[in-house]
Amino acid sequence: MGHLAGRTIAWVLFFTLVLGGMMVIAAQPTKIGVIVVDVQGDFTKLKNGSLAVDGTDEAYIKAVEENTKKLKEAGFPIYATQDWHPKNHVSFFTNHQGKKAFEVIKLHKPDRDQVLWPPHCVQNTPGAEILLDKTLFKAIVKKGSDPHYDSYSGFMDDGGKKTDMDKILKTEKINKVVVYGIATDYCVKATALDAVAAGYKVIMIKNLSRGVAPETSQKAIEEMKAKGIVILDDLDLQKIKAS
Ligand code: VGL
Ligand code: ZN
Repeated sequence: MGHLAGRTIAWVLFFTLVLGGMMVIAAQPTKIGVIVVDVQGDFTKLKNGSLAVDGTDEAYIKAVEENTKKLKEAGFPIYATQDWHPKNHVSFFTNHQGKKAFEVIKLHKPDRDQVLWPPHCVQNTPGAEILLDKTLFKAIVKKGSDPHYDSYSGFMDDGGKKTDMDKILKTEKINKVVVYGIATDYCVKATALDAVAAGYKVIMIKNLSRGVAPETSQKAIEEMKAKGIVILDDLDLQKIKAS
């Protein structure tokens, strides 16, 4: 073989490998997962929950269940988060002498504001139960189990301790998540923002979510939009696949 032919073969081989490598990277397919946030008795009017959020009636729960079924039938793996507090949890006003529900206190290490809530979602109580058909879920990620830290996010608590959520999604090669549930202005927002921070594309569905208060919910929507989260009014499989 001539010197020139050898060099030509070497270059062809080189470009084939480079192009092939680029195609492998570009071909990473989009895989969509769904995170249904904290649809639990204590957050609902339906169950007379201790921290019942407006608009969480039977029709809402039914809409969440039916739309989640559609997403499962479309082939997307479905996950749930579950607020799961011990009785002595730092977020309960009853664990702070002289404090009332919805007061805000300062906590330290790390410095943070803590809203004091009525006791809710206490481990192994009816109020902590997820109100949807459990067979919908590939996994249920519990959060807020450490008495010293709150955990609005399904990905990590206020002390920075990660849940299994990211590991589970990465194992499934999921790179895009659809998020909705309760509450728009707390756990839905925190979970959606942490998903973006962890590198996922995020779609939040407004009408399948309910907020503690209208003003904070509107602010939460704006914050999510500002971080690149796509806000859809309703479930729309075409838009979910396209965005
Ligand atoms: C939540 C307040 C306290 C939520 C959880 O699910 O949004 N809100 N714990
Ligand atoms: Zn909680």
